[in-house]
Amino acid sequence: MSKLDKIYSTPQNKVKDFVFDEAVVDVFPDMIQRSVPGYHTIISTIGHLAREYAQVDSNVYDLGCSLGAATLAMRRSIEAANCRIVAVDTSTAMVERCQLHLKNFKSDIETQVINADASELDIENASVVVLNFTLQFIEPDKRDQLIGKIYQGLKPGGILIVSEKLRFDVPKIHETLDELHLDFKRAHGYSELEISQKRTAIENVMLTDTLAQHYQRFEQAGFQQFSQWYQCFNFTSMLAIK
Ligand code: GEK
Repeated sequence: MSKLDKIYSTPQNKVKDFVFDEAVVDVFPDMIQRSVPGYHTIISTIGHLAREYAQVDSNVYDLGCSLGAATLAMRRSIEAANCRIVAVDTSTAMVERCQLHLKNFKSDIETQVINADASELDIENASVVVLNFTLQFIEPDKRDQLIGKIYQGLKPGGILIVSEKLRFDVPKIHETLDELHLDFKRAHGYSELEISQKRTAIENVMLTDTLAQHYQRFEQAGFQQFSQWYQCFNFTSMLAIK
């Protein structure tokens, strides 16, 4: 059982920029499911999509794997023979905990958990690539190149799944969907103090794009078939097929 997220429950003199350190790792499953509407639906759908699209003798990537929720869902569902999962995260604390966590679940699918930057990783012979709420933490000027590299590394018929928090150009829409998200957090027990301190901590670290920016990036990379498959408030998950 994951511990309850109380990281921002007491007033902090100066709220530091958010980092994926040991303290976050300890509470991560609780934090993400109380903060991201539809997280469980998205994880289980990643499993379904992986079952549908994983190809024999190919690589499956989970970029920004955190504790490996998407990796586990895919490992449980993939039926294609001889697939290898490569799960990657820049946070050493996440990678160490993910490796321990995955050991609790048996699987015949070879899985490597690597402490690396997704922007610097070689993507090759891929049939499924997942960026589940990771792209928004990658420097904006590296995002186009990363999606381009993923397109190049995908086999024909392979897929990219990108889940993100969205920004909206129309201020009223942005504010309304943001408020609905804050209500979701309140309904899951976060106080106004926790919500505002988390917001301060994350605002320089998580830089969101609009849906149009994501679509433009997919097109620029070479994808011709893509769509959102999920949206709740300002959270979306998109599917792009090579
Ligand atoms: C899940 N996908 O549970 N390369 C690799 N990892 C990175 C990078 C990078 N350049 N930058 C940040 N990360 C997970 C949830 S969390 C989303 C993903 C959230 C990692 C970072 O260390 C963290 O573990 C993860 O991306 C983002 O399905 O906490 O909102």
